[in-house]
Amino acid sequence: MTGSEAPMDVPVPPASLFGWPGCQHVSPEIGALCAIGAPTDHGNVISRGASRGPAAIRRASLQLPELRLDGLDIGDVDRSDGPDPQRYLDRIAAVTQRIRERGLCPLLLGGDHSITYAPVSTLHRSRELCLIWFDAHTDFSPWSGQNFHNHKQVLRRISKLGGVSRIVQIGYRGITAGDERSLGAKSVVVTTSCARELDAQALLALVPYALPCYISIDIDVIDPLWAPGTSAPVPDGLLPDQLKGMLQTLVRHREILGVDLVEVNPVLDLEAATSRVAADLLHGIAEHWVHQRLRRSAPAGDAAFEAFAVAPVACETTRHGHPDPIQGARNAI
Ligand SMILES: [Mn+2]
Repeated sequence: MTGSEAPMDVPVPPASLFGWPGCQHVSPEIGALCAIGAPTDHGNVISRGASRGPAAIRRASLQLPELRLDGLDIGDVDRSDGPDPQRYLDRIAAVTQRIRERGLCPLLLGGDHSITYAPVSTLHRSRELCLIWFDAHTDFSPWSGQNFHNHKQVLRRISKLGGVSRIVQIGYRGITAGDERSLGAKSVVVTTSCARELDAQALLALVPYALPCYISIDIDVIDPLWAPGTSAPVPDGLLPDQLKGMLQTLVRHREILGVDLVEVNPVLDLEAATSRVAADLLHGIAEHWVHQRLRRSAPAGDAAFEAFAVAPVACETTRHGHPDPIQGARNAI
């Protein structure tokens, strides 16, 4: 037992993300965020505990200021029919599909990173999309055919999906054994050192305006000093505020199809610090979600939303003399 986490054999009172209601009590506004837990460990057989992430994030979220806009929390994807990973991913995909059909935006709480295959596997069928992958690792390891749904190779598998037109990986450290550095022609890798220098315009230049986005956040993109409760921590990560700023930029200026936050492992956490960081990142997204709602009602071609649609002229250094992040990203792959 660590920190303020409850002992694992004691039931914890249920909590919902930010105290949001479930769907049985309200008619949600079109475009609202809809949280769903995916408490899995099946993609990480070495260090279990991420299955306790959804509950820990929900508890931590209740300590944050109330949000002006409500979302929903419809609970966890049912696991009662056994441990088969493929069946569970199929169920997550089906729930994601139903959430989208109701005009809501899925917000998945992991769980290990293998769950991300499920929402993207259904979202890519209806629209081409850009996948934004915040992670200390590339998750592009080859697989042997066994344990196919492994969190270390999930991005490689997702990259094969036809509707995934662009992959922007942000936060790779470049110091992890076994991580593939080349993610293919439609991908770009922005290392953490380059990501620290990305301003809003440089970030948006990596993400085509015409493509809706799916955002996947592995909590290990954050420095382990701030987020120690994760199974594969890597030193020298982003500060929580740096990531929060990037997420808010994306929510304000790009269409978001779905979000997940994965790999929070309460068993390894310290005073629930990691759950609190995770909840605060989601709070930052929810705080700016009004921009997604406005986007739905804005006329096509609204100048306010296209302000960042044009990529800036590439330069070799930023005005502060730091290496150009996009060039840095090319160097990393
Ligand atoms: Mn990772």
